[in-house]
Amino acid sequence: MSVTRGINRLLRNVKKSVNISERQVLALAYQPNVNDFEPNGPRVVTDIPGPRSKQLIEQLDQIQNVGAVHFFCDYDNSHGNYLADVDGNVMLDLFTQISSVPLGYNHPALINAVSKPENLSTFVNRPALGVYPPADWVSRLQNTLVSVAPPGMNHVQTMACGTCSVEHGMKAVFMKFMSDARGGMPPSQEALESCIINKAPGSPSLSFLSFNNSFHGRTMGALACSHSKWLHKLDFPVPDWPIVRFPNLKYPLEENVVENRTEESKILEEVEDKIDEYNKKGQTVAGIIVEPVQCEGGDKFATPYFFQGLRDITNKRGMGFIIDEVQTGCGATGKFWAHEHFNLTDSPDIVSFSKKMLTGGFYKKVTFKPKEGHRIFNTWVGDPSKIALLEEVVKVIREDNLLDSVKVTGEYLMSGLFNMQSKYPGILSNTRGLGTLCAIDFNTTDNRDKAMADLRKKGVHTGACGPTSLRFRTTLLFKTKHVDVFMERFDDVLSQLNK
Ligand code: PSZ
Repeated sequence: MSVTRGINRLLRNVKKSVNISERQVLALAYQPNVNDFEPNGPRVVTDIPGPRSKQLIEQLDQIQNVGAVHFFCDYDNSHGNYLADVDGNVMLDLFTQISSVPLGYNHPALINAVSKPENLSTFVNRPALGVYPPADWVSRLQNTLVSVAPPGMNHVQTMACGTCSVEHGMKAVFMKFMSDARGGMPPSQEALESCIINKAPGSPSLSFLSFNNSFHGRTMGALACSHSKWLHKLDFPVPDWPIVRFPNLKYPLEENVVENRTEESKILEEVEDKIDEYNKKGQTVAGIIVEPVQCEGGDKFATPYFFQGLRDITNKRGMGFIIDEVQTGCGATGKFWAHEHFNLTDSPDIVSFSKKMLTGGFYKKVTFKPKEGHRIFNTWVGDPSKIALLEEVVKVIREDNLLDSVKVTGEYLMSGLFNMQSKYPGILSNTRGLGTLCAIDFNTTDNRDKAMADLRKKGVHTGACGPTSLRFRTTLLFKTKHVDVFMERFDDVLSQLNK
């Protein structure tokens, strides 16, 4: 088929399927290949935020709080790794909507999925999935979430966002813990009645162990396990649950093995002590939740030994073990799931996901499947249209070998960062990462913030984490040529800072 005929057919399908303007359809249709339509580099024509962004921020301020808004975007004109704003600036995007864009902006495969007539009803109707799933739901789950399930995990539950995935994953752990405590017997009548008014035995005094500086979400249970910023926590009556330090390791990990092992062993002992302490005071610890890389807290990496230790402790004590892959899942580390780097001898009990997976949800071992319906539940429990898009994402990851490509780009990015670290030793340290999920530290918060502001002036959009880190959260289509575009500008910015 000729390109024109193909585009015309796509145009007709897109117009038929979704209500968007002719101009938008044309903008979308003339992009046959992701590498053909991406700009060659950033373009900066105004301050960012520019005048149009500022005007829109002012208007939005009349309706909601705009304190977090950086700038308004032009998603019609954003392509691949480049994000356009409403003032005509085009930025290389290293932060990708807080790490949640797997294939870049306006990827043809996703546009194609929206335009397929057989997907029309999936995008138009949003069912209450837990009660009225569509006929293709099982096969869609099999093609997507089941086909990329972490080793040893054969059950999956969809959810809306990362937070509610974590929250429900924690509930699955509490339910299993109490079911075990009852020896698998049904709850007593007293439990059924007391739970309604938040009293024991139906509402038991249990707790969850989490790590200092972690982030798992903002609902009350997930928030009780989040400890990175006061902005998330202030004024909320979250329970006093056990918190342990996350390992503070020396980088590069492979050059500091002995020292790091000592630190991790010490922390594993602290975990055991903390569990004993809370069990003794009657707040029995039902589970542990951990990020494979502590992202919001400053991109802190630990070794497989530490995660294996947590798995062993939880198994030994009959506790649940949740690995929260909301930010790390879907390929950015060069494996589909970051915890696959740990070679755990027994898989986690729950793995939560969202962001690049487009849908939220969690995997669980079958033993964590609730006995009754309606116990892990809400109206939508996810969104089938996101699964239709995920189907394309998974296909592209496989067909384009994106996990291998991430490894190649990641090595190139890390070696560039090590070079910068040697060139500017007074400013930079601690290059670390897996795949393209990398970070580097600045000597001060001010310098980090100044570098990010200066990078934006040069058309590179980046993200911070922790007090002094710059983190890389690129698409899976980030290639060495994009690293070059970034590194040239990073070098410029650092040479100015170094003066
Ligand atoms: O300020 C915020 O609410 C932010 S900034 C970055 C996130 C949230 N990350 C979300 C996140 C995460 O990184 C991990 C490891 N677990 C859970 C969550 C919560 O996901 P969402 O934001 O989808 O509810």
